[in-house]
Amino acid sequence: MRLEKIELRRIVLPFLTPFETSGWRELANHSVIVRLFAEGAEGWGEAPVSTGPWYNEETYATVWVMLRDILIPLVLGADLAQPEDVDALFARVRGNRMARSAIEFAAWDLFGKLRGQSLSAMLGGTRAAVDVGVSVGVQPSIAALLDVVGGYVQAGYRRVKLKIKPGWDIEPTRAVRERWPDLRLQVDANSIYTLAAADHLAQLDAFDLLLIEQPLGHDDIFDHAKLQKRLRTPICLDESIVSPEHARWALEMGACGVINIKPSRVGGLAPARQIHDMAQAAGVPVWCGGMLETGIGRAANVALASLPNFTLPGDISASNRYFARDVVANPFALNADSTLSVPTAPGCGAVVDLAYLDQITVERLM
Ligand code: OSB
Ligand code: MG
Repeated sequence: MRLEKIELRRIVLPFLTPFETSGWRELANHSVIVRLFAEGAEGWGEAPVSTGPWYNEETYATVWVMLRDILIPLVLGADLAQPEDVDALFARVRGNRMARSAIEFAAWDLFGKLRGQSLSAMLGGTRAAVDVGVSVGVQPSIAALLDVVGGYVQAGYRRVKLKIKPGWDIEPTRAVRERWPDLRLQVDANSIYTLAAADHLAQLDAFDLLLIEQPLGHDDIFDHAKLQKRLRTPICLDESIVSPEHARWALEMGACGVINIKPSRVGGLAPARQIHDMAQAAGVPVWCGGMLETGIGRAANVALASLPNFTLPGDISASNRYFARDVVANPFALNADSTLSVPTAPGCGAVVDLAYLDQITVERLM
């Protein structure tokens, strides 16, 4: 299959409420959306970047340039026999994995539509619905936090993740745990601590958490292995696992007991599946993280989370946790058992609302 045309869009889709982590605050989804055309079909992908390099090194501006000047020229002339060929084609590009993943997702969607196969089936998914939770940003007060978490519990979420940072870690976690003794609870520090905080972080062991996500450096594996020895709660790596090789290093070093897999962070669904398989062989559970995606990127995440070793709930909340209106006509909705249903239509299943997408598009190429 040869791609005939590639369309690029930068969007701004406001969040219902600002999202605050240990290091930055986001007011809207600033994704770059990719649309591939071939053989009468089209495929969609999303690079879920933001305005600055606060999570990883990529931003909407770097992704735009990388796609326009490097990745699109590489893929446009190529003969693709299967979606995995895209990752192989991009293997000589260093870093820039979110940019690569946008085309990679879209290629899976396109192949699925041409073959009449759902993305979940193509990837080897085994579930019709996936367990999900909600990621709760830093709040102005504990009272506000209990209010926000209460709203999500009311909405049916049975797993909650709290964003933490120095000055907003032990007490908010204690307050949520005391109020909801049976809630599945975990925390995410987005790389704000150093190993010097080990004794401080060990206080979190008292709260029966599923995991502590990325406490140390965004590119660290070494110190996480040291920290894990000092905590009972499993460490989960997010930022520092950017490839299957990084996953292997972390597993061999004992740097984590759990891995958060975000296909966009690792360059796409093919490398994400390799990490899944590797963790499964090592007896390490994985879950699917999120980057506040629109219904396009969310569909890729849901399909990936249907693989067998995704045994912990994902940060893949329903569309209405993020947006007043999504870019798809079939937004994901929460089922009564805190799951999202896995689409069965050919491709990723996202039905893009072109008229609305046009409205929120701020820059376009092709
Ligand atoms: O670290 O998991 C993270 C959002 C943006 C960037 C990084 C992270 C997050 C989240 C939100 O925690 C997950 C989601 O609901 O999409
Ligand atoms: Mg994280």
